[in-house]
This record gives sequence, C-alpha cells and structure tokens, in this order.
Amino acid sequence: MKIALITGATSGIGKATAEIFAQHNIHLILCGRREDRLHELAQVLSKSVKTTTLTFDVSNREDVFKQIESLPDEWKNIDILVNNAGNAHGLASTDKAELADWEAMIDINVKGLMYVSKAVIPQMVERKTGHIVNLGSIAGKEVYPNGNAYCASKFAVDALNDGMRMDLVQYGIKVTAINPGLVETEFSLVRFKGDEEKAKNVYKGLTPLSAQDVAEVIYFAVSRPAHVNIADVMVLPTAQASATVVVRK
Ligand code: 8X3
Repeated sequence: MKIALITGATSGIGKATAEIFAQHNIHLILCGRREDRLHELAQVLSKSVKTTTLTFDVSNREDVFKQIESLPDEWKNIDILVNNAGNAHGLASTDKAELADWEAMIDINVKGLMYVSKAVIPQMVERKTGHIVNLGSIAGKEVYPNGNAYCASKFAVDALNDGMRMDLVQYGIKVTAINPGLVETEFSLVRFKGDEEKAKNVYKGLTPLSAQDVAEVIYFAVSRPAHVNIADVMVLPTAQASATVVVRK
C-alpha cells in the first residue's frame, strides 16, 4: 500500500487527484489551507483508504516543516508527493501588475513547492524510493502577454522539476512534470480576484479540461511499472494548440 501527500487537496486538480488515488487504494495525506474542506474530503475518502490531514499554507516555511514533521510514524514514509498547490494572482501587464500579486505567485508556486519538497525528500532519499509529481503549466513552457510573473513561476517549476529528476535519479526517485493548459477550476476565479464574468470568459466557446482529466494523467504517471518514469507531460483541451492559440466557437 502506498502513501501520497497532496498539496492543495481542497479543490480542483488536487481534490480530483485525491479522489482517484483513493479509488486505487493509495492512502492519503491531504494538505491545504481550508481545514473544513480538508476534513470533509478526508471523511468521504476514508471509506476506501486511510486518510489524514495537514493544514498549512505552502508559502509558510516554518509551518510546512512543522506540519510535515508532525506526521505520526505510520505516515512518515511518503511514496508519492504531488506538488499541486499553486495560484495565479492577476493577469496584468508588467507596468500595471501589482507587486504583491507577483510576490504571492513566487511565494506559493515556487518557494512553497521548494519547502514541501525539502520536507518530504529526505525520507525518500533514505529509503531509495519515491515519486514526486510537480504540477507545472503550459505557462511554464511558453510566456504569454500579461502572464509575466505567473509564467516565470511556472518556468521555475519546470526548471526545478528537471533539476530534481537529475539530482534524485541516483536514489531511484521518479520525478514527473504535468503541464496542463486550460483547466476549469477555481484557477481563473482566483486569478481575477472573484470576478466571475472574467473567469467564465476564459473558458467561453470551448470545452476546457476538467480537474478529473488532469488527475487521470497524474494517476497514469504514478501507476507505471517501477522501471518507467513519465518525465514530462503537456495536457491540453482539444481546442487549445499553445498558450495563445485557442479555437472558440
Ligand atoms: C494555467 C494555464 O493557460 O492560464 O496554468 O496559463 S494558463
């Protein structure tokens, strides 16, 4: 039986991943900021697997280490880490964007991923096994107008993913990047600070990916035989060909 730790498990891709892992008997450490949602999900999934929750914000370095170190012994051997927590804050040109938004994206998407990884990797190294799945984005492969710091944060995730794979291969640890395009989750609502109209327009005239679509790819990656590592996957809706080429009907 495997144990997975998933960040950002309260909604979207993180939640869908938790659900699909539970269907396949992977025990779950569900992490997020919203305690009520975490407990609710843990309770539902505990009908099929063992679950536990850790409430922390990935950008709070001290809390990340404190919470992960507080895991009881039976949860300490994490086989799969899904670095899913991430956010877009604003979609504005370099001259107009808020510095606070830029900082939040670097703090959560880049530094948060580093903190959680550093807290989890030592036991994987010691046991010479493990799988890290990093949620990147098409925005980590291509810059688009007004994407500036969000793209930079996801380019950083892309670099960290490749770096981790190179550094950890000697311990038999797999590292996988999943890079989605347009996925309909709370993502755009957060990016546009609650403006539902703007958020809806992002997916107008096309069928975006669902969180479930991406979670299925994540499960595919973690369920390959021991000698197979899915290194880097881009997942797009059929109507999207690149960060900027999207067909809307
Ligand atoms: C989210 C996808 O296209 O908004 O990472 O950058 S996109």
